[in-house]
Amino acid sequence: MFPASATLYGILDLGYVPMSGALDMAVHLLRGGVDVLQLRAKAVPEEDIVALAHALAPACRAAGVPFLLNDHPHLVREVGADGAHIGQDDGSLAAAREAAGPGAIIGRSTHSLAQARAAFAEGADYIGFGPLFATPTKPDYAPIGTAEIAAVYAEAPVPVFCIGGIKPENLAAVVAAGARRVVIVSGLLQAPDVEATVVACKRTLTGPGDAR
Ligand code: 3NM
Repeated sequence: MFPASATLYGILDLGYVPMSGALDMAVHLLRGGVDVLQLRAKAVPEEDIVALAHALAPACRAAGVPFLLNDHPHLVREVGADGAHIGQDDGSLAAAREAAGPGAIIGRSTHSLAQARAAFAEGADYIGFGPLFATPTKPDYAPIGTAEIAAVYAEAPVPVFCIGGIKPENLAAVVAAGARRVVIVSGLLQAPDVEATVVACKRTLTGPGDAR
């Protein structure tokens, strides 16, 4: 199921990475040590998502990292992914689970404590919680700040990943506000040295005792 020790969730967002460089970028993220990898390809034709996902799934499997699709739970089995991530407007979790098949990981984006509670109640395997800060990766969403992080973690029966505007530079402050797990998108994909940035972020999340 979902790895309980996961702290850093990477998203291969084709808004930042060209299709031609996507597999290479995934390899850098995996070598650095992301604990989960999602393919996010908004407005990309389904056949292109399928082709790329077929290449990403074995790379993630070799690294022992769950590979999730943003949306498209019906493609999970076809491409050999481990699950899917759905948003607030993507229907019920039960329908996504049904489409993805037995044993698939299904996560949900949440943008408030109330939405987080609803996602816990419907049985999400993990949630995203954000955007903490304004972010060009998801520009139409109002930032929710860090005030409710502690509350959401206190209630959470499943892993909670804070997301949205988190960068290597502000990660320590996000951790100080109570976050234990995060998603970082542009802050990793646009880093001059992706692998080293992943390593550094994981160290911030897990403390100096962890070699990675
Ligand atoms: N979902 P960056 S925020 C994909 O709040 C996504 O649900 C969010 O990208 C949410 O790390 C977000 O570049 C974008 O800010 C995160």
